[in-house]
Amino acid sequence: MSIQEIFNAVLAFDDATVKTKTQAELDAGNDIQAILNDGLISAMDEVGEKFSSGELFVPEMLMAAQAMKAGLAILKPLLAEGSRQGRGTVVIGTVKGDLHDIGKNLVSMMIEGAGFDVVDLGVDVDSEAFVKAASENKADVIALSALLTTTMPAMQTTVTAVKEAGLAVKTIIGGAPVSQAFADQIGADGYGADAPGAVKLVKKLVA
Ligand code: B12
Repeated sequence: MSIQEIFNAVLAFDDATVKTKTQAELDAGNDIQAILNDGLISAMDEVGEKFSSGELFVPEMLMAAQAMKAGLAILKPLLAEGSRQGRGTVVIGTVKGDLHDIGKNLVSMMIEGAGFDVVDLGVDVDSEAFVKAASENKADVIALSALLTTTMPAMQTTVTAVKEAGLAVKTIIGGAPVSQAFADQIGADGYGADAPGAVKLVKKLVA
């Protein structure tokens, strides 16, 4: 029943309760994966559904992501390498010249919440840094964010650099000015309109 309380607390954007209930579940000897999957991740799935159906908006999604992160922070040290979900690794960043990171952070949190390992390179990331990080971390997906029309060409540069490096990694793009048509134009493997869309895309590409 308490795992349900973690789920409910994420949906209530109640960081403090998420923390105490997550700790209480651990202290009671409950399975970490069950707390993660049935409490935290399934709550974020629910938030994603509600966002897609227009019941929740970006501020609520950020608050839920924050609450989820509060629980995740408690579980993280205990998730030993071997017992990770191992769903795959995503390298994410905002492209060169662009400093907007609110949407990118949300996408990053949601992908992490869905059980993937995320390597977040931050903002103003050039194509070489994306290629290097993807190679070093054996990434499955590179996720690029841009909020400015002037930085959209940096997505093209990065997608091209990844292809030229010959890495077996998919590239996805998102951010207010980009579209599926732009993704097709630059040869990216996918476009997501929002954070739940990014999660769906990553799950599809890594499946
Ligand atoms: C906040 C903001 C800023 C903040 C950024 C703070 C920060 N830490 O991010 C500050 C003040 C720094 C800023 C600066 C600038 N900004 Co500004 N900014 C915004 C604003 C108001 C909100 C952006 C935001 O956070 N949205 C909320 C998040 C949650 O949404 P999101 O980013 O779109 O992300 C969602 C999706 O796009 C998607 N997504 C995002 N990334 C990815 C990645 C993948 C892989 C996937 C699948 C999905 C995905 O999922 C997210 C969650 O659902 C927008 C206006 C707007 N409505 O977009 C202008 C806006 C983007 N900014 C703009 C401009 C012009 C600038 C400046 C050039 C202003 C200036 N003259 O200095 C500078 C540029 C600085 C730089 N080099 O980057 C313009 C861009 C115009 C254009 N078409 O190019 C906008 C559109 C404002 C406007 N209407 O003119 N800005």
